[in-house]
Amino acid sequence: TGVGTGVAPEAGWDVDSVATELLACEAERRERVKFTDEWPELDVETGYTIQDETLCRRLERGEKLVGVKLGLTSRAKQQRMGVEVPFVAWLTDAMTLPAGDPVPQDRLIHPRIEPEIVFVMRDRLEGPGITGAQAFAAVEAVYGGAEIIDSRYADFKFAAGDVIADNASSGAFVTGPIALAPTEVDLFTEGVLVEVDGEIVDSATGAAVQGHPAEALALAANDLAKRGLAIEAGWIVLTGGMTDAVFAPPGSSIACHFGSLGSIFINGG
Ligand code: OOG
Ligand code: MG
Repeated sequence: TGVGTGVAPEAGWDVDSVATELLACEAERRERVKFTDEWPELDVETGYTIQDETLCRRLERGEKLVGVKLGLTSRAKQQRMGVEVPFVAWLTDAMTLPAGDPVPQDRLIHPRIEPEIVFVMRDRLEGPGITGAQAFAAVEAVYGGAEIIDSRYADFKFAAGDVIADNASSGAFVTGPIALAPTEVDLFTEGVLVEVDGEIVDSATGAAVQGHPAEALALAANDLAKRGLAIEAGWIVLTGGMTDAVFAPPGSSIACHFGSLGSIFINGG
């Protein structure tokens, strides 16, 4: 049991067992305390190794990789979560939610919704050294989006290594009704209003996301390059929550109203 040895039994965590535990928590809708309480050495780099291991297992069970998401690219998100570093995680087809569907409560623990600017890529984007302008030039279409995040950690309490390992709290995402060419929309001023049960609770513009969402896209390409990876043509990229996320319990009704990218309505189910 480790009693008298000075070694907590929990100190046995490694990449493999953390990946197994995170996927089990997701499957069983079970939250847990963050691993860094027991394994302080779980840093950003180790977090990505675990994240990549969970992606392998998702692909082995038949999910398809469809793109990437960014996390904590706005001040609103960084301040709320208490983690200052932006990061990247994986999107699979199992995470796509058709517009009009309710929050899939039956497979989530404590879902929260956040508005995001979404890109669909025309060209492959391989870092390092990608600028925001280069990144934006590789985009095929811009959408409004809503991500339904669902941390496997109690109260969404985590350090950077924990949340990166947990695929950045991935749950589900909805893409909005309007696709615009990058030249057809000013993402600095493109606004969003977040409405919960008929009340506007938050707002932001695209500038909240790294100054411009294309900067977040560049950041993703440059970050993936550290692992020898690139953003592929056809991929979906969620550039990160523009505002703080709102809870989406059963019975709630949430809407994200974008300036020119349309509205997304999500029923709490
Ligand atoms: C981490 C995921 C962050 C975003 O858009 O910033 C994220 C979390 O807030 O639980 O998806
Ligand atoms: Mg997000």
